[in-house]
Amino acid sequence: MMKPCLLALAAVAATSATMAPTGVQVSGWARPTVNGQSSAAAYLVIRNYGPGADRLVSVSSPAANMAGVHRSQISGGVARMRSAGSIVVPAGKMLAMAPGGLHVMLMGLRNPLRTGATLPLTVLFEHGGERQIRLPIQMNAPYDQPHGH
Ligand SMILES: [Cu+2]
Repeated sequence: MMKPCLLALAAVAATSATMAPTGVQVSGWARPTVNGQSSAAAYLVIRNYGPGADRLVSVSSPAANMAGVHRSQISGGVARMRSAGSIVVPAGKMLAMAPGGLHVMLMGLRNPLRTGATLPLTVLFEHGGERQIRLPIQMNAPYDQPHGH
């Protein structure tokens, strides 16, 4: 009975060893929508394990008509958001989007985003190429938010 377990563990260890991160790695999460809401925000965490800087070129999702990266700012006590422009992640650095700052804006959602489901997202990097990911849909970040200083 013990042998199959040990073999399974060995296989898992070998798999993770061969999957040492290189280039850009993307994870993140998306906020659920309430009834009638046709747009939503998602937050990416981009880690760059590559030798050079990489740039986020575009985001898109089969779940939404349009997607783009926005930056929220408070000016004159009013929260506004605008297109974030070029997002560059330097070599060896991490960029964590967070509520109140950088976010992926999904517009024209085809279906509501329900807590517990996942949101498919296609992320294109200048050097790292295209990544297809699925973000968990939940109210709060699944990790401790890094605090901006
Ligand atoms: Cu936005």
